Amino acid sequence: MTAPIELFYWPTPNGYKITIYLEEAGVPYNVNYVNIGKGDQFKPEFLKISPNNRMPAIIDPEGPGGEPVSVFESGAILQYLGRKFKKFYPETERARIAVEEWLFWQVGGLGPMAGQAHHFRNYAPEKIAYGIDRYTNEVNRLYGVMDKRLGDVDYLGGDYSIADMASVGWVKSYEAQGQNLDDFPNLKRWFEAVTARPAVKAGLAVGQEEREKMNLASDKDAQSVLFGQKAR
Ligand SMILES: N[C@@H](CCC(=O)N[C@@H](CS)C(=O)NCC(=O)O)C(=O)O
Repeated sequence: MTAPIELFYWPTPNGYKITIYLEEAGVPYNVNYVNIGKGDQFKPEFLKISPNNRMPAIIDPEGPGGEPVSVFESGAILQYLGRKFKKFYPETERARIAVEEWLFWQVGGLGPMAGQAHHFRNYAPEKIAYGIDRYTNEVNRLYGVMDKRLGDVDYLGGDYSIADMASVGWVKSYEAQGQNLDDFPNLKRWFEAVTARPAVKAGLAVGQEEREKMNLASDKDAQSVLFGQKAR
């Protein structure tokens, strides 16, 4: 029997990627909450496995050679799990290239830009028009790129894969990013298809009761933990 994956998690778009994978692949896992509004990401034991003080991270007690391994960075975790469980990460080179293109596109583009759009639109103490416009427009451009791709294929990598799991949690909060899915019909079709999957619903539901305890827009303590971080 597979030993459960220890998942270090908070219910945010980067966290959802991993709960969605584990639910889709039917892999047992234990959730270890990393309350990022309270500063759990700076605890020394967490920094040992995730030196960038960001979740998600995992420990697989049965890593390579049967020895435990930890992995941080959501994209690296998805690739690791995809390789290990041989699901949602194709093995043929052409198919794998397509999945990796869209996985890295999300990790390096959609995620950071949507994160900045959220920040300037919803959390910045002053409404700075330049920042709001810059990131809202860039997310709009990226949604257009996805829409075009999804006019040619059903899923970002071709077949349903870790690339879709990486993006769906970000598209879920399209309104907070100033976007309208009706402007992107192929993306809307994809979003509805992906979020209708039972495992995606289950992955997105993990920790919602924890999330409801924190309203980042009004929680000044959480804001002071999360915003304005410098080297320690
Ligand atoms: N590139 C990282 C980004 C992870 C990330 O930004 N996680 C956020 C929550 S969505 C976090 O842990 N924030 C804690 C902090 O800002 O201190 C990944 O893809 O895993």
